[in-house]
Amino acid sequence: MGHDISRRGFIAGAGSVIGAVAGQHALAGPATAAPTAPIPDGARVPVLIVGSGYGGSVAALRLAQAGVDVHLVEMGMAWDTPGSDGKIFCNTREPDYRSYWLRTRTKAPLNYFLGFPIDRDIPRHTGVLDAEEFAGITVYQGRGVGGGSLVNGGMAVTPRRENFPAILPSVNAGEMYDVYYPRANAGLGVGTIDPAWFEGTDCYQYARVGRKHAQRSGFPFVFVPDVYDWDYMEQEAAGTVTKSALAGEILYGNNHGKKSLQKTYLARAKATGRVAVSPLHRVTTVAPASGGGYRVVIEQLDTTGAVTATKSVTADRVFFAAGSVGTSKLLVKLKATGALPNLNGEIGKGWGDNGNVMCGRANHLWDPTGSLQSAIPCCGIDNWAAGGAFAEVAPLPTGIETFASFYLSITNNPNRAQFTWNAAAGKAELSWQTAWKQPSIDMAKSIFDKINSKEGTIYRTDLFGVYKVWGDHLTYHPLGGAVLNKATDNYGRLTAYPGLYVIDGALIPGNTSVNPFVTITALAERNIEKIIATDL
Ligand code: FAE
Repeated sequence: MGHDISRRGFIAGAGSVIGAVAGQHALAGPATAAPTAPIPDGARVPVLIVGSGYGGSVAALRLAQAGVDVHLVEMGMAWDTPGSDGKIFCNTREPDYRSYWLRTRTKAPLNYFLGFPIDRDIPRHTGVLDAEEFAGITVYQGRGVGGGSLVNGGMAVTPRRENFPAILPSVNAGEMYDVYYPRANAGLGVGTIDPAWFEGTDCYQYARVGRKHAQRSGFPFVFVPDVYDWDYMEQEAAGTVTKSALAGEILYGNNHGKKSLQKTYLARAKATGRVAVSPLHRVTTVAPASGGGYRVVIEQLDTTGAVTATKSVTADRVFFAAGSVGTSKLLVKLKATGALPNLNGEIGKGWGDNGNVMCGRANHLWDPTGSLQSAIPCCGIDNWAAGGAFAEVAPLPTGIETFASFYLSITNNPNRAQFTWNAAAGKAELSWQTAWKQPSIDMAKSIFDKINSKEGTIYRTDLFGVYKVWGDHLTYHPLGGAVLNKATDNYGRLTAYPGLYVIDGALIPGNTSVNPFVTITALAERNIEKIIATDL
């Protein structure tokens, strides 16, 4: 598509490639899921883990290696069976029933293009991405065996060591950087892009433009490691393997190159023979059992989200690994409803959004960002020390030239929210307010106002609504709600209830200064090592 493109042609192109204009039909319906052998009603297990994201997968692997039988209970699907198109996951251009968790319409993070809404109707299904709406914020999360690793960008960033004391003040930084961050990076399969290939490939034109603009304004530009298989991506670009990152596969799952937890920690955990997994099973209650241990109530779901069975099992130990939101919601409910009344007063507190805010910039016509964009980000602009912002140069994989630069910034937003149980409504609520994003916007502007002024460019106003610059309504990085050394002891134990633990992003008090999953994984490695050594 040339630079002399008319606005009319541009819109038509966007409609067909984003595949999201009104009137288009999503794939008709799901294929029948493969049978699984889920946890039976009345079972007694040594360890039950609630949720199969980073925290849950680390706990499962290390406990199994220590000789403990583990049952992993996951509310989302197994994601191991292809649909009628031969693919397990759909891509961002053609979201279908597999895309969203129990919605009848997509809720794309970037939900407008050229000022037009791009969301579309889909069949209600237990899809892989949940856009969970609270009063002041939409929190995106992965649903399925592998948790957030199924939907995320795979950016695997270890925070700068000088920032660590502010991230987890009660944790020994020396141990983390000498032992647990390296262990996490190895377990996750983290790698970096070949710099020579980066310089020449079409699919990172957008990142090179991002680098040029950052450097011309004097900002440090950094390559960011990722769990994507970089050799596979090079083969995608060469046309020798099925395209995945280069076919817009990210937000609704990735069919090939990304090393999700299913390919790393969970594969190793299953190989021990000691780990059983129950997908489409949602934990609703945990309470002390009369004969010792804990009684766990679990709802089995079908793919429409309907409850098909309610089971009661007993576990000697329970690990909460349902993610920051899932674990916090469960714990505030269990405390308030009397199932676990002695949980301490810190439960639900200290929740943050990792300062996430999005924006786009409109480039000049001589700065195209490329019609082919790898869906996997590989670089960022580090202005944390000076301006409180780390901005990832993000793809906009529409399949057409947009002349847009798109960024997800992680900022040092000081606001923290709290989960509380609303007994009348029967649900957990979060006190976050949209206006609390203002510090994030100001910090992101420390980068992009300067770049715009240097380049003579402006912000895009057509990506998040009609004339709206900032994507300030969402987060991809929920953190906190059961903060380490406050709601739990310094290793995640819920001390009022021996045998109950938190081991996921809920432990981290709201911000990691970079993308969070390496820190979540490293902290889980640290805590489970201590728990195995002293509690089992
Ligand atoms: P998580 O991975 O969310 O796993 C929790 C699991 O528990 C989920 O599978 C739930 O379905 C399940 N669950 C919840 N409640 C229940 C229940 N009651 N019963 C049974 N199961 C339940 O938790 N981070 C990065 O570091 N780099 C990135 O590039 C990046 N990109 C992202 C892009 C997107 C679109 C999103 C949504 C997130 C991204 N993240 C990224 C964030 C990252 O995925 C997230 O911090 C981790 O997945 C959180 O890990 P947890 O173990 O805390």
